Amino acid sequence: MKSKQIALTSLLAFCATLSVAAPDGKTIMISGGDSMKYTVTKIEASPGQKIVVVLKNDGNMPKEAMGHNWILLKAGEDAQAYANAAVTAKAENYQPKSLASKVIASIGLLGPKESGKASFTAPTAPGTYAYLCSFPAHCQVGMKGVLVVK
Ligand SMILES: [Cu+2]
Repeated sequence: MKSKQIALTSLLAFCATLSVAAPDGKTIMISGGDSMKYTVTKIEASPGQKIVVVLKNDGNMPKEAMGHNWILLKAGEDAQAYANAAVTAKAENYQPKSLASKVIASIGLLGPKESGKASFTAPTAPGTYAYLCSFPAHCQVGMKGVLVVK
């Protein structure tokens, strides 16, 4: 009984330390341009942390040829598989409603010098969650990254 109480006390102390180390929320600024890469390919978050992702398309090419979006997928979803399934969905800006059940949060397709924002809560389950740009071929050449929850 006593050891349980000690364990609980140290767990509470540990949590207090965690909450000091991990601020309530954070904002991640990501750019992507004509080279089809995100400037941030790894986001770290604590379970349930509030996250704001801001994506800026800092390229110069027209949206129809070089648009960028940002799509964060649920646990176990594969970035390339999403991209392959979305490639024909030009009318839906490569983010088809039929794939909505795979998505945690997203930023729509941006043209040059446009910015977009997504606010969401990180999953509570520790793990690695993929994100990608679903404009045709961009994920394939590396326009992707991961959210690591731990
Ligand atoms: Cu892109």
